[in-house]
Order: sequence, then structure tokens, then C-alpha cells
Amino acid sequence: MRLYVTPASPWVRRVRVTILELGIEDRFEFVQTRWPHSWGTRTVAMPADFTAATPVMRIPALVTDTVTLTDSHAICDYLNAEFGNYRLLARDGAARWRALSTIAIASGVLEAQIMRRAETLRAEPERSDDFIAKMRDRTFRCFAALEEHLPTFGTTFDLAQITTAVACSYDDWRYGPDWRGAAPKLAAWFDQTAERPSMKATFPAETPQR
Ligand SMILES: N[C@@H](CCC(=O)N[C@@H](CS)C(=O)NCC(=O)O)C(=O)O
Repeated sequence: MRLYVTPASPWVRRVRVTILELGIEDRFEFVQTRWPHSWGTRTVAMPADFTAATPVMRIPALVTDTVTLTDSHAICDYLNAEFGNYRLLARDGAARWRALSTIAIASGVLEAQIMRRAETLRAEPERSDDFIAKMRDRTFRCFAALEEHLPTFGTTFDLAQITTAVACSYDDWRYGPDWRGAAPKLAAWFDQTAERPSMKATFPAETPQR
């Protein structure tokens, strides 16, 4: 299987953590993508194999012998079903909906973090401080809500916990510790979770430039 990645993307990271938690990393070819800073606001030229794999032209994208998936949730769910026997996300029932309610909020954080990043990269005078503040506010609100979900977290580091941990880590890395004030108990949970080998092995680094 071929997975298109960068070391900065939290969407990619939730897939990479899932792969490590399932112990299936030797089944993948990881293809590093390079992006100019203008990716946030312009269409950028990408290699032909990437554009052939994904008309969305976003990472992650997974190409297998039988299917191509161009969204991190679809990829994680596929890996969970094909290689995890639904260990990281229940196939159906109340446990599935409980996890998805957490995943939806944590994904809202990831989306706001990346939109904030794209806006931050936009040149003056077009850059909107209002938009950046709106995305930061959404992030903090969602972190506070995720803290309320902590009692639903079980012993398995599942897709709900993986997505939440990746969101916490991205804010720490990209924007600093301010989010911790909005969700101190979540921050304490995250500090323990960040010690997992799958989290340590995927700690973010800046996007390779071109
Ligand atoms: N909902 C998508 C979001 C993927 C996404 O936005 N990826 C970003 C990198 S963090 C990207 O490739 N952006 C490039 C672009 O928007 O042109 C997913 O879950 O995979």
C-alpha cells in the first residue's frame, strides 16, 4: 500500500498512529510530499502520481491494489476493518456512535488548526486576523468539549483517542500551550498519552518545502 504523507499534517498523523497501533507499518510505502508555502491559498503543481491518486490533492491519500482512499477518516476506518478486526472503532452500536461523537469534535479541531495555518501563511494585507481568531476560538471551545468526553475513554487507544491526542499535540507544537488553559484535565491526559511509542514516533516536523 502507498500512503502520501508529510511530517506536519495532523490528518496524516492520525493515520500513521493508527498504522503503528495496528502494527502494520511494514505493509506501507510512505511517499513524502513537498509543498510551497502558497499551498494554503493557491492550487500548486504536484507530481503526476499524486494527482492521479487524488483529485482532492490533499494528504493523506492511500492507494491499495483494490481501493484508493482520499480522506483520513476513510483510511483509518479501512485499516481498522481490514487489519484491526474493528479494535480501534466499533463496527456498530452505541460504542461506534460514542466514538464518532468524539472523533467529530477532534476532527473539528484539526480542521480549524489547518485553516488557521493556511490563513497565517497568507500574505498581508489579505490575511484576516478575525478569521485566525475565529479558528483559535473554535479550537479552544472544542478542547473544552473534548475534556467532557474523557470519562468515555476506555483502555484501548482507539480512533477517538488517537484523533484527540493528535489534535492536542498539534496545538502544542504549532501554536503553543495556551489551549491547555481551556482544558487542563485533557492536557494532563494528553501528557500521559504523548509517551506512547506511536505518538513519539510520529512527532510533527515542518512540511518539506519546494
Ligand atoms: N478531511 C481531510 C483533510 C485533509 C487535509 O486538509 N490535508 C491537508 C494537509 S494537513 C492538505 O493536504 N492540504 C493541501 C490543500 O488543501 O491544498 C482528511 O481527513 O484527510
